[in-house]
Amino acid sequence: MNRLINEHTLRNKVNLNQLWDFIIDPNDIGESSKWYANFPKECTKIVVPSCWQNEMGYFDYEGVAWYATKFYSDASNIKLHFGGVTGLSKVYIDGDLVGVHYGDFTEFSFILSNLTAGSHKLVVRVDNTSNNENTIPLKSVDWYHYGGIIREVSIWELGDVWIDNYKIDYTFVDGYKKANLKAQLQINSTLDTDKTVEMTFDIDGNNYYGKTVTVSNKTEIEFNVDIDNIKLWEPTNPVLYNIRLSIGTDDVIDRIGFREITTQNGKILLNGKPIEIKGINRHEDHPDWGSAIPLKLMMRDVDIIKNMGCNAIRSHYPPAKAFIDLCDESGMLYWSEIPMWQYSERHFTNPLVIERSNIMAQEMIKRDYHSPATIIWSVHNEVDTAKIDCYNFSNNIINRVKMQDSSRLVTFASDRPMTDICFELADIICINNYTGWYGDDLDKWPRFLDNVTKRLEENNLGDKPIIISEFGAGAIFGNRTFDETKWSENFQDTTFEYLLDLFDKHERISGYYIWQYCDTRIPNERALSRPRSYNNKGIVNEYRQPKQAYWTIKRYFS
Ligand code: ADA
Repeated sequence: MNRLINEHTLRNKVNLNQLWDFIIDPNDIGESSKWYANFPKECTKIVVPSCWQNEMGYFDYEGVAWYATKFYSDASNIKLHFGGVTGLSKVYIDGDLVGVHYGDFTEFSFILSNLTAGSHKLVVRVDNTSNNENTIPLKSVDWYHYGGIIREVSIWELGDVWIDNYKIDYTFVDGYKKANLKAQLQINSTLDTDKTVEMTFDIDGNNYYGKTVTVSNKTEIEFNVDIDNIKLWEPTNPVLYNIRLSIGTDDVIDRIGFREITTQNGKILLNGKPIEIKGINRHEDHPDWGSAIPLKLMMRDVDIIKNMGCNAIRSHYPPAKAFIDLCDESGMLYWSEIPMWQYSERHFTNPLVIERSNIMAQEMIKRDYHSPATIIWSVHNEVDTAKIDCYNFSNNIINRVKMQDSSRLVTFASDRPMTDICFELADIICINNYTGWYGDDLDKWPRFLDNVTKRLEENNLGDKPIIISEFGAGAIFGNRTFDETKWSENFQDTTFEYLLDLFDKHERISGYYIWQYCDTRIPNERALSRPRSYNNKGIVNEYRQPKQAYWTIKRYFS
């Protein structure tokens, strides 16, 4: 399910989440053989959405695969929407290429006009090949890079005038009691002439604005309305407002929440009040679904994380849109990131990396722009932030992010705080550190924190909040020992007992994200350093069974 809400009441939706024809293309002959027009008969069936690694025989397949299905529509204008397809996807309708998209975790869509009514053939070529030069993520990441149409596919039937894009912003007036809301709409039309239509804007069924407008293709409309008696979106009371914009015979439905996220004197403020982030890192991963997590499992993950006492979640990439909807509803703060994971100096001058990362950040922000739970955008993780090429790259992409969205905190996660030259570009200082696991003992943490805070002071960065964005230890589920041996649940347990207490008592730390929620599959290249070919730092295992640390953290938070 792409969203927890019905995004349109006036558009007919053709749901394409079903069995599709499927065939892998390991020798990449499909394009030259024109499979987009003549799909091979020797294909099998696959569920969309899903990861092909969950099909027998494809557990480790990386490369090109082809998908095909049919749909029927009477509409001459349609919007073909993909929630997420891994890698490079090429989309064909009735044998014609209608569009190309790159990026695993961001939604994309194509508008098709002047279609003839009837049955149509939809073919998608998916290439999840990754390398260590210009793909995002790189091949050498520490999570499994699944392949497929991993999120929902749907078709929205359009009339001759439709809302192509909309953006709702607001500013608070008189404290947080009132808000001035600004709506911006982009209207598209396939008409040759102007058309006069009614426009309305409703909040929770109450009409706030109405106007007769004249539209043609690429018409921009903007209006302001004042909202009184605002109920704020808060983690403990996540009030959401249902909004509806309509233009003629088209409409869009969404949800917004009124909240403000800022920083002041080294603290993160939500609606003017300091908050402590008690977060956890979550990969979308499960042995039976790969990264194509079904809604029930998303709910279970949010329930487990909330029940543990966390108030925030971080991921290395934008999660499924329904997961963001769940966080909006449950008051779970969200840190979304583009999967620029451990890039080196040479990558930051690679034109394709620059182009792809900018587009991915733009798509990440566009999709979740109205999510009140989403408070942080992150542009990379543990990249070479000690180098000037990274500084220039980070400066460029952070400026772009802030141009697109000035309402959220922008940052990155650094694993080299003593040599990092990019901290001044971030709103908050986020540090990944595994002292006590990869090296040294836990008792080296206080000195590490003192050195980092001293360096930040010396660089006039003492007013920026500090977040420990990753820390933790591995534990094989069920492995309990009398001694504190690594890979035992009790070693992991002790790690968190010590560090949560240290962070909570540290004046300069405004929060943290535990690494990590569940055990996750990793690429074979890392298997020797990762027992079971898994990253075993989960607080629960891959089947969401709690390790000892889950109970300790739950008790600690309560
Ligand atoms: C890094 C990285 C995580 C994970 C972690 C680990 O901090 O950001 O994705 O790989 O190390 O488990 O070592």
